Amino acid sequence: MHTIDFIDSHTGGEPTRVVLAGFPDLGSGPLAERRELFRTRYDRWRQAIACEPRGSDTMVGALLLPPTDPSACAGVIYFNNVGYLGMCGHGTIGLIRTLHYLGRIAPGRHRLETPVGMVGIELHADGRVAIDNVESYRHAKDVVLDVPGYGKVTGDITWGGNWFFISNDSPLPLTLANQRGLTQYTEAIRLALEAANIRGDADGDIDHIEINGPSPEPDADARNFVLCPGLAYDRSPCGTGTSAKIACLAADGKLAPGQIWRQGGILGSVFEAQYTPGTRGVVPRITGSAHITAQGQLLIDDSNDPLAWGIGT
Ligand code: PYC
Repeated sequence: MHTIDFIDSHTGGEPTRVVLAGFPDLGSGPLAERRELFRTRYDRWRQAIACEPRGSDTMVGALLLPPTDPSACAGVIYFNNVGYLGMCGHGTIGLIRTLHYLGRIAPGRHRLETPVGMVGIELHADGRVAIDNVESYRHAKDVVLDVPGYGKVTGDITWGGNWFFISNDSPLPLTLANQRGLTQYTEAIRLALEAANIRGDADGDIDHIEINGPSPEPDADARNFVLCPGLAYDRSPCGTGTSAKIACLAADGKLAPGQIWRQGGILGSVFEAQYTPGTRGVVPRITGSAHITAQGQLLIDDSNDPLAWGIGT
């Protein structure tokens, strides 16, 4: 029997499962290398933790690790029902809330090591978490796709710690009631990108699709719907997606440095975003809050449970 200690939280409705103990040793190399080891040797652990019956399509796992850089409070590898993420905004807010809940960090400034670089953190006394994300930039503007069943769709290809296709074109209003239709639409966009072999820098897989539209709530500047790599939609406004969005707004001269952008998600939860100019794009600061929902131990009984390692796709 394997046992894994975890804490669950949600950030604007999107779950994060922080893995505290019980995971195989990945050594002490750079996080990108440890992520590769995780992927190649221990992928069934990802499935056991993130997928059904212990997890779900929406679950993002956060494997807590010692950092290589002692100035960081922790290292982390994010994963989900189908694979691995570079960075994860809602997951970082959940992880920092969890470290605070455990008494491991106090309000103030911290650093967090991820496979795509170091991110800055400010934990506010009221529990809100601000992330100074990795530099985000637009790679291509006004890319026109022919999306079967939907026609021409125009959008930008942008890095925010993951690769995004961001469009304002939507066949449906961005409401929770339309989530099935929006999921089908964004999945069709993803397939059209693949069919046209459109990729990000360094052959990056554009595995997040973000649709933006007007916000029905007066407290947000826009609302989004974000399709995640495993075809679940992000319940939160998506931290890396919001970073990618403000990189586009900045490139279009529509958002000034330091100006606040309030990004709503499909449930109406809001992340506050702003940026400082970077060398290639912008350095986004994303602020939000998370809530602890569970603490416990996952049990993997591979001596007699045929689904001990989870239900993968
Ligand atoms: O908040 O960056 C994010 C995120 C990525 C995938 C799900 N959430």
